Amino acid sequence: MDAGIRRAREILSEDAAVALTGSGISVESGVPTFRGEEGLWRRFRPEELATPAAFDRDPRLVWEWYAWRRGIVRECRPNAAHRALARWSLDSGGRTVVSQNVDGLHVDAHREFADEEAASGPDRPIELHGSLFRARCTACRARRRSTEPIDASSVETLPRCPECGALERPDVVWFGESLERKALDGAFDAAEGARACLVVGTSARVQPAASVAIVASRSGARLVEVNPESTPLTRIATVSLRRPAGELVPRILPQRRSG
Ligand code: BV8
Ligand code: ZN
Repeated sequence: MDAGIRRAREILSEDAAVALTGSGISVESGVPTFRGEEGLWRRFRPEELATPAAFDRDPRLVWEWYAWRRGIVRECRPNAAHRALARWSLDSGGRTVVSQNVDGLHVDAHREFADEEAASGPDRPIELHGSLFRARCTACRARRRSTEPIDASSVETLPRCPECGALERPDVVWFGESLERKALDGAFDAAEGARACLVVGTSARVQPAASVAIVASRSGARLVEVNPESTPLTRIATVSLRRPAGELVPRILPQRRSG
């Protein structure tokens, strides 16, 4: 393991680098993964909930699921892996954190080490699939930060747009929906220019997110994977470490920033 850690540290000292994270990085913060034993999907069928058709069919049920998840995540804090990644990416202008997660924990971690600008400016983490704590209007597409508890007891009590009064939806990307152009371009630009790519806590099944690591590898980046299980990316990783993120990520990221 130690030789793997040393090799990973050497690779991740590159200034031009991209990190791709999935729900596994938030497990040690208490956020359930999608496909694990206690995973979110186990209790609910994805095609029942995280799709536009599900929302059109039953917006109350979909909002009930997101309200439940928001309640769980609201109590969660960034763990040592989120914080080490924030310091690592803020230490060098050429490092980008790209996440599939909608829990907002990477942005929270960035806020701990930098001012609001860094948490929301060009160095902010890219949230490919949106955020549990934003809502978007289904009519005029107005977006807002939305952290209030949701009353999903009836369609009438669901969140309404403050601009036009139409029904709001969670501002996340559902299966079958395109990702935001700006987020996609930012992620793949970072991947194409990367000399190193760290992949943490993702089963690498969801596209196009998983391709961020593949494009980085094809562009010459050496890949470091941190995941207790192997994944489809393991075979292209230079180093694949079978340990939890919270324990390992702080040990493999060179840190210049104190905190
Ligand atoms: C699109 C937001 C098309 C919602 C999510 C190409 C090939 C194949 C399929 C497709 C393709 N193109 C499109 C598709 C279909 C689909 C897709 O990929 N399906 C999969 C399931 C096969 N993709 C889409 O629909 C995407 N849209 O491409 O649009 C299009 C094009 C043009 C015009 C119109 C349309 C949109 C996908 C986005 C879906 N939204 N989330 C919400 O959260 O409610 S995805 C969801 O899954 C989350 O974001 C999650 O992060 C993500 C991926 O899952 P993981 O993060 O990997 O989580 P998982 O549980 O699977 O794995 C956890 C891992 O952690 C495990 O490996 C485990 O071992 C590890 N772990 C556990 N503990 C730890 C740990 N690791 C480290 N430390 C620990 N302690
Ligand atoms: Zn509106």
